[in-house]
Amino acid sequence: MQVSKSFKRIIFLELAIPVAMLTLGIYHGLMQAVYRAGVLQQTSFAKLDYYQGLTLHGVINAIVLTTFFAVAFGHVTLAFYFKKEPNRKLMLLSFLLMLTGTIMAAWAMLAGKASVLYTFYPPLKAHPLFYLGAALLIVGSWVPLYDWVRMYRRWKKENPETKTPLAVLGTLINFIIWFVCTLAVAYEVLVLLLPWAMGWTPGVNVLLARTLFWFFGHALVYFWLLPAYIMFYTILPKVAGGKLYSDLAGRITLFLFLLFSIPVGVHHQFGDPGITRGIKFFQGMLTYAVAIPSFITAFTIAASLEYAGRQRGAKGWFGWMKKLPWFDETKYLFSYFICGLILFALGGVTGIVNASYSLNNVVHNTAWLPGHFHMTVAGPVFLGIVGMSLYIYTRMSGKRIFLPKINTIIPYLWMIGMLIFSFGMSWGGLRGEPRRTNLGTTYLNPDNELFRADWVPTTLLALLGGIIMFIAGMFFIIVFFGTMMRKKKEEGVLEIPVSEAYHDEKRIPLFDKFKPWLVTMAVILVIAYVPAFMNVMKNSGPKAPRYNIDNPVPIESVKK
Ligand code: HAS
Repeated sequence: MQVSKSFKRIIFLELAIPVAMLTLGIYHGLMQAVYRAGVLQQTSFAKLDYYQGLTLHGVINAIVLTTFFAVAFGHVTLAFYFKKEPNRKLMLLSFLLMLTGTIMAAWAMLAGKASVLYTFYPPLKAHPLFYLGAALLIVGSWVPLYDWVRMYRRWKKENPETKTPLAVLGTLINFIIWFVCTLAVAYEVLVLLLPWAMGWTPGVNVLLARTLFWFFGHALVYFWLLPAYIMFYTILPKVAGGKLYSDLAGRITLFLFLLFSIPVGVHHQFGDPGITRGIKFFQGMLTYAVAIPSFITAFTIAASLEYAGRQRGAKGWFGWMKKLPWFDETKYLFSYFICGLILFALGGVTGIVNASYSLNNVVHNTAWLPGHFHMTVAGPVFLGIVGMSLYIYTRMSGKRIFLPKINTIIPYLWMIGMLIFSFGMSWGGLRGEPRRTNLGTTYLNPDNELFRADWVPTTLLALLGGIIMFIAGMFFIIVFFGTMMRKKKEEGVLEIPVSEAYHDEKRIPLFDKFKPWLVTMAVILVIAYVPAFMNVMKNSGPKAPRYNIDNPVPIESVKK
């Protein structure tokens, strides 16, 4: 499909800006592993402080990259399936809002005025521009939903009996989840944090802020995940040379995410006093429910890959695995996706450990947690995003990939690094190694009385994995920008591989409309969160004064 120059320009910027920022994001990832292994025994390096680096790492990789990509991928998906470009003015407005927000937040972080980590929990306080920047980034990402819903309605009117394309359904569901969950964080930022950061209010209700954050925060992880799931269901089977095992399984998966992505946030607060056991237990149960669509996905995608292998002549129980295009340069998306899936199998299992109310006590706030989430967000999500960014760019620009062999190997290198890194982190976590801690200044410094010899192998493994991932990440940056600098070889078109369904079940109206699901989602949210907020309002302690991240003493006392 031909697309306009202005459409291409906005998409290219939305893909390239966050990939350029990744240089900084990945560098700070490596530095985390370096500090933690005790290679550096200081609080800053190259004029950037440990927590400043950790904030840049989390915000760039987990918030900026993912949000820009989700918007760009959404535009591309809707344009491709509806054969119509989204409204250009709204695309531009959304892009400019996100860009302005990112610049504001980046300034605050680089100036050392927002070392509050990507969760910006109070009583850590950032510069007002950090909060305003975050709010603008979010508002910018809301704008396309309005336009996409308009496009969808028009298409549905013209095609009432046709199933909504799975990728479009996924995009709309993802952005509905995003819109609903970000309402809570918008409230947190605009009503609690910004006035406090401006000095208009003296203290902040920490428990309320955390509960609002996690109403958003766990749904956020599915906002990261769903674009990758859309790729696994609608692109991967085709690239592997097969078909999607069941179209209906994809639809059920997506609607289950709509129901269960948000009402599980309290599983991040199992250790928070002020929320009662019953609510924690209930949201813990819902957390198991939100794992079901991923189990369905594991089965459906494995069956789709098995079919692909058999189509290529595979025999026996596992022969299909050998027949998949593991190192085919022309099908490099396969290597990005399969490495993501392999990592996610482990990321998913560790998530289920976290969800257990009792096991969570063992792993909460330990290095186990980054072990878990790097195999999810830095697994299928990251590999899906970078692989697909490169694909969209090359197809739409008509350029050929720079260093295609290296490009096919990057995901394997990344996966090996990640497996070593996450093993080190998870092992360390089980031995009590804390997350978000500059271990080099104390526990990993042999001269310090707190030195822990048993954390030496775990942090060294994490460092080794971190170095391998850093190399893979830098190779990707070289391939991406190397491709950008090449000359155009053919007409640039908008083209996405589309998987046919093996079981193309007939249209079931329930799985092709939003209303019943939205109503059920609202009911579950009310049951899960009204008691939680009532608890919070009843049990919150006095408002907290400001703290700095590196000092356990408040900066100023709260004025009564
Ligand atoms: Fe999580 C904390 C529970 C999924 C990200 N999670 C986090 C944090 C992040 C994060 C960033 O219950 C830290 C937040 C912070 O800073 O404090 N998580 C879960 C559960 C799931 C889960 C139950 N998490 C994710 C995803 C993330 C993510 C997805 C990012 C994208 N998580 C928790 C809990 C905490 C938590 C607690 C709080 C802990 C605490 O104490 O603070 C589930 O959704 C996971 C379900 C997944 C599966 C895996 C299915 C496998 C598939 C691959 C199949 C492979 C194939 C290939 C087909 C059941 C689909 C085979 C073919 C071959 C050829 C080999």
